[in-house]
Amino acid sequence: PQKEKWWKEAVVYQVYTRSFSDSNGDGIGDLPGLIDRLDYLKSLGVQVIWLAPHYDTPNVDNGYDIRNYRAIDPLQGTMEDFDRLVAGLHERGMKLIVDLVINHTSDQHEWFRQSRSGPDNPYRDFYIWRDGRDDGPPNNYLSIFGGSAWEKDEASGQYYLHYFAKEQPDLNWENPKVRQEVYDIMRFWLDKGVSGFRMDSICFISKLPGLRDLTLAEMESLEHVYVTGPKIHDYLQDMHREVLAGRDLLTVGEAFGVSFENTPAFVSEARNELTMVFHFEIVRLGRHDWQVQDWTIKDLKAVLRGEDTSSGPDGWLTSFLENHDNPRSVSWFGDPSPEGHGPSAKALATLLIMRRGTPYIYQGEEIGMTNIHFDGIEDFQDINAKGIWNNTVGIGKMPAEEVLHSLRRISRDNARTPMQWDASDHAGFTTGLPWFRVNPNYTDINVAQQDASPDSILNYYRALIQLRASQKALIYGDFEDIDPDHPSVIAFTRTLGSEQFLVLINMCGETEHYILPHGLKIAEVLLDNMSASVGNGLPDLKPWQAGIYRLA
Ligand code: ISL
Ligand code: CA
Repeated sequence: PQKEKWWKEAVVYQVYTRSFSDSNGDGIGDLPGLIDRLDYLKSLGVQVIWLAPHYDTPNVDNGYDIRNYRAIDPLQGTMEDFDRLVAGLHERGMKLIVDLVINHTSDQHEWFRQSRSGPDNPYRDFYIWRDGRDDGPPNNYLSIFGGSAWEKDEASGQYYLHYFAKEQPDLNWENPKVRQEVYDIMRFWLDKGVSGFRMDSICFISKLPGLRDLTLAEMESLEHVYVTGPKIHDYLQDMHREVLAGRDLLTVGEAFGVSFENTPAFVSEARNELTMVFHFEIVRLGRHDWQVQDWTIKDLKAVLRGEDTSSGPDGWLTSFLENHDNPRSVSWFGDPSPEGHGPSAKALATLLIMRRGTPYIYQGEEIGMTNIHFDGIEDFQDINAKGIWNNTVGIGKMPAEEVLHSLRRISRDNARTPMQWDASDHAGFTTGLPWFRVNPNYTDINVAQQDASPDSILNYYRALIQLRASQKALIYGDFEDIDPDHPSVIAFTRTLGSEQFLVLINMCGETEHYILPHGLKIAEVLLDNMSASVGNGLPDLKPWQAGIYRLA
């Protein structure tokens, strides 16, 4: 059985500060804006906030390019604001985890300015410098954002490695001084009262020895190669010994590229690395890299089963359908049309909160925020979208309409439109001009309206979170997919000792004359998005009907 831990019982809420709430009218969300909304977050029932990078940054990648790890981005506020945020959360019995971006820094970080100043500088070895090969870069590595992963520095003629943008040079984790610096930074924020870290791109920190060329197949899925550095587990265990041990923290690693098979090595409690990781199999279902492809509910169920077992006997796992890097779940997995919107957002919420694993709600998901419409490339903001465009349409490799078709659906910008608080101008996000367009559907989809409506998506989330908190079986109970072959209904049980619950989710817009397998019957409805009651124990599932039941 699973050991009881606060971070298994918690529901986490991800705040992308820039788009959450603006306090001073400059159009950019900030820490005081977030502090103003803490009562709202408390009312939702979440216990932990994951804060987007709050550090000083030139914002080439919205804060995932850090210039100074011990200072606050002035656009977001001050150190005093940060301290008030922690205090405000603690007063409400809540906790904060911060985003730790340590695979790379900004090219404006002092370490990199030093490093770049010449081969003899003591900081040279903080980053990964190599001589070129023939007239080009040292090898054929590609950046996750497109183009070569190497940038030539004219001064020395050498190249530095960057898995992301050229303004995000990768740190050299081989260098023990780099590791000590990172540990100091972690202790600094722990001393300020944070309860853990979301570790950005953490599985990329160990590089492949020799930096050989990638095969063509590897170039198609870079993340699967970049996570295979041989020292990743040494580094994580070293970090654990030096910083994390004895503190009871939530540590969640972004495991983009890590297979289910290789997951126990990261999350097994006995190994002392991380408490849980994010996999991307679910949010990336229906796409290859950035291109859209077909997917089925059966595929989704296979991933759910695979992920559930991936944590091994003494590891833990996450549940999420959205984050700041992926489209809105109701637009991807659900039905954003007026009829489908409410029911499908609630169906997805049921999956998110009721499967096994710590659930992560991304801001706006709890009101069913949707993707936004993009006309042309000029409507996109994100460095990733621009990179994809430049490396396809820009070099005449693909037609504009084909690339736009995918970008509209998958762009990270979809998740970054301002939070929709109410029906006033700019959705109540700012009194000024928002840094990024507000989705025009804010007059229909917003917090104020849903707060006041008992049947809203928001109030369904509140009920789900309360229900999960009230039943140990919904937190620690085993997950079993009891109907893997059904083409549109997700049916699973959560079982702990003699307690058992059934979760049913009709993942389509049609009524299903659903027959429970194994002759099972429903005895009691705990929560149902159609407010159904028990008839003869065999549900006719309405479009997107979902709920939690006790079996007879
Ligand atoms: O969003 C992606 C591509 O569309 C992913 O490949 C993403 O880049 C990957 O999951 C790593 O993401 C993290 O690190 C990036 C940052 O841009 C993302 O926002 C962050 O979540 C670089 O720091
Ligand atoms: Ca602001």
